[in-house]
Formats: sequence, structure tokens, C-alpha cells
Amino acid sequence: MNLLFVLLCLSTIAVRNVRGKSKVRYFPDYFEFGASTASYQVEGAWDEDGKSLSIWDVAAHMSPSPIKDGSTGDVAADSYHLYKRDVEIMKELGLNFYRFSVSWSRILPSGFANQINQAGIDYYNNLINEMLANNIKPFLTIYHWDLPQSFQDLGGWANPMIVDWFVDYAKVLFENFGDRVKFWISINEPKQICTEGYGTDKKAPMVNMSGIADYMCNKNVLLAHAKTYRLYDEIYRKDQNGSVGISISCTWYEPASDSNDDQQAAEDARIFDWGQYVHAIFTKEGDFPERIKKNVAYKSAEQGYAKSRLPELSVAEVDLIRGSSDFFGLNSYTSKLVYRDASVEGMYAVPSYMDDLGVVMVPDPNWPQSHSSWLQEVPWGFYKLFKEIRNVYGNPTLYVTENGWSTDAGLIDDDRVRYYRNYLNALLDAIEEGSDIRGYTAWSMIDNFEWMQGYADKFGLYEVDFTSPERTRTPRKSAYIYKEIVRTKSLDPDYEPEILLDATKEN
Ligand code: GBH
Repeated sequence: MNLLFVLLCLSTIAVRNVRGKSKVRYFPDYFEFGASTASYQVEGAWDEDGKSLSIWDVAAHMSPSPIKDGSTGDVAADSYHLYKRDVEIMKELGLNFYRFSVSWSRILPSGFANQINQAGIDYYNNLINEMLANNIKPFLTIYHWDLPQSFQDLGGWANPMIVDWFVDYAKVLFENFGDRVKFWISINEPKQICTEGYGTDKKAPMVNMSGIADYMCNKNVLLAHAKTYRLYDEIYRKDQNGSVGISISCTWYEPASDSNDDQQAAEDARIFDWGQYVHAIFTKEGDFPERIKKNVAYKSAEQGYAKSRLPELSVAEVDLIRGSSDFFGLNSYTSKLVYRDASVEGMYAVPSYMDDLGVVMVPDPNWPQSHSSWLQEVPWGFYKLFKEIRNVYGNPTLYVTENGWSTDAGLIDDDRVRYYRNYLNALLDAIEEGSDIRGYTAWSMIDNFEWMQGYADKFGLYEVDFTSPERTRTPRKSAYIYKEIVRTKSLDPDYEPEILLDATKEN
């Protein structure tokens, strides 16, 4: 009896340190921390120094504006001019790496690699060199949604020619930056490019042809990624010795009940939303999952189409795509509950991606809500996502390339702090159970142009004052917390930044 009591006390002491605080958890030594932005969201300088228009310049200049607050990325956070301040922020945060993207139309104004804009090359050289001089590794995303408008006029990602145009562009980046950049993301979020950009009007280029254009886009995005990977592998890897991956946005879909229908519905949602890309790239079989091929073929026939609306991948294309990544870049923010019942009939347009999928997705009203309608805090969903990737998709090497929380204006962002801590705790649980996670990237380092939401949804560890010409950057409370996490490679749930304690005293 006494012994049991002693053991209980000891285990309690192990969890709480002497000052009665909660347990501090440590990340592995190899683990690295970063933060992310993307070109159109931060750079501004939309028509400076030879840059041509991208699809987001065009969307933001439409009238009436499709952007919630009528804003544009013309100036954004002005990182084109303020990149030195950005690197200072990286230093302040103590980041191991910074994930940024390159604007295609800044480097190649015609879209084609026939004419390289030296001013564009200079900008990214300056940024990369400034980072390296401060010991921060560049993590470069080749494409984060800002397609040259010249290519959109030719169908953009729905035109199979885009595959080779993309590879030509990637080649220019490997040639110019590959001596210093060792981490590459080919493409950010195939699903958002295609399903939102081509299947709806919620993202540029707002093609809004669901069930058709989105699937055409998927195939070309996968091929562009895969050919870029093969190019690096064959030509550049030997000398440059870097890694190339892709960032895939994954929402966790939880069955709304334990009924078979809801279980199947949630699985289908996971496969349609992200499993199809992961399956094609990371599994031994490759290709689009059977479930999607069958569903879309069946529905297409029912709807009177001569062929499935889902383009096929040839055997050679399956081979090209399969295994075309050194790591899996995981972007993840939130979860949804999923069910399938009679109400699904007639709920969605025909044909459409949602009709092909045939489920209803809703957030649980009890989950903490961010400033973005789609984003709720569900750390156990993050944990289940890692588990699924480990068990169903062969446990690939992962970098979390985006994770974050949106707020309204304000510097004391306790909900963001809570979100980061809870999600990082879930990530640590996954590592302990065998997930191979090498790094974590906060979205975002600074407030920026949040696509259709304009400047209304703020994701930054640093606030940006978009009303000041200087675009003044100020750390939020979450910046101090993140800095300590990066510095100590640990999570101390009780850590309070001194600077803020001092500020409270002064008030
Ligand atoms: C990331 O995508 C992007 O890579 C990044 O550029 C962006 O700033 C960040 O998210 C924050 O949004 O149908 O209107 O409800 C995350 C993917 C974005 C996918 C929001 C779902 C829902 C849009 N998610 N989207 S809506």
C-alpha cells in the first residue's frame, strides 16, 4: 500500500516540476522550426521592375472586386522593399528556416523561360543571401498560386502544356538559386489550386467549372510536380544536394457518428480532399485511388458523358508521379465532421466535385472558432491526421509546411498561443508514436493578404500595420511564445514572456 502511494507521488512529481508547473515537453534534436509567407500575399510591388501580371493581380483588380474588403496585393506587406526587416524578424524569432515563394511573373514576365527578368532574380538573391548571412535556411516554394496571366489566357492549369512551362520555370530557379537553396516545394496545395481555383470562384482564376476543370487541373499539377522532381533528380541533385517535396493541404475528416455510412463518408472526404494526391505520389501503387476513379466514372456515365470526367493517368504517368518526393510537406489547419444521409441527394450542383464526393461537412459548434469561417481549433484532428498518414500512406518523411490561426486586429493573441501549443502537443504525440516529422512551419510570420478575405483575417506572429506607408511590423504575444519554443526546442505550457509581463506592469 505504502509503496503504491510512493509510486503515485513520484509519478506526479515527474509530470509537475517543483514549482507545481505542468510538464515541459521536448522536440527531438534534429527538429527544426520555421515560419512561412507567399509571394503575392506579402511582396507587393505588383507592377515594379519588369514584373508582369499574375492571376491574383487580375482578380484583385476586377470590378466589382471579388475580395471581401475590396483590397489588393499591390503593396501588401511590401516585402519586396522591406525584405531586410523580414530577415530581422526571422532572427528575432530565432527561426531555423523561412518558407517563402517565388513570383513566376516577376522572374519570367512572359511566363516562358525565353526571357529572364534580372531584377526579379536580384530580389530573391538578395533575400536568400540576407537570410544565409543570418544563418536562416531558405525553404523555397516554386509556386504558391500566382500563375502568370499570360498562361491563364491559354487555359492555365487546365492546359496540358502548362506542365512543361512549369518545368522550364523551375529549371530557372534551380539554376539561379540551387547553389544556396536546399529545400524546395514544387507546388503549394494542388487541391486549393484546382478544386477552389478551377472548380469554384473562391480563388483565382475563378473558373468555376466543378467536376470538370478541377480534375483536368489536378492531373497537370501532379505531372508538373513530378517532372520538376525528376529534373532535379537527374540534373541538379548531384551538385546541389537538396530535397524536393510538395505541400498538400490536409483537413481531418471525422465521422459525425459511428454508423457505417458516416465512417465511409469521412473516409471518402479524406480521399477526395487530399488522399488522392498523397496516393498518387507516396504509395507503392500510385495513381488516383480506385474509390475516386469508380465514383466519378459511375456518375459521369449516369450523367450521359461519353467518358469519365476524371482524366486518366497512363501507366507511364503513374510511374512518373509515384515516388516523386523526398518529403511530404503537410499544410494543416482544421477538422470537419462528415456524414452521408438522404439529405445529400440534390444538395450539390451536377456535375460537381461535391456531388461526386457526396457528403456533408460541418464543423462541430463546440470547437473554438478563429476569425476565418473555415478554421476551428481541433488538435486531436491534427493528431489523427498524422496517424492516418503513418498507417495508410506508408509513414513518409514529413515537414509541416503550414499551420496557424487567424485573429482580428490586436497584439495579445492568447487564442493563437493556445492553438500553437495544442497543435504542437499533438505533433509531439505523433512523433512519439512513430511519425517521421522533421520540422514545423508557422503560418504566417507576418500578417498578409489573405486571398479573398483581403486583410480581414490576420494570421501573423507579427502584426503588420497596413495603414502605415512603412508597413510597420510589431510582434504579437504569440511571437514571444514561439521564439521561446524555437530557442528551447521545447513546449512549456506555463511560459509567459517577460517583455509582456513588464508591459502589463507599466500599464
Ligand atoms: C493556406 O491554405 C494557404 O496556403 C495560405 O496561402 C493561406 O494564407 C492560409 O492557408 C490561410 O488561409 O471555401 O472560402 O471557406 C489553407 C487551405 C484555405 C483550404 C481556406 C480551405 C476554405 C476557403 N484552406 N479554404 S472557403
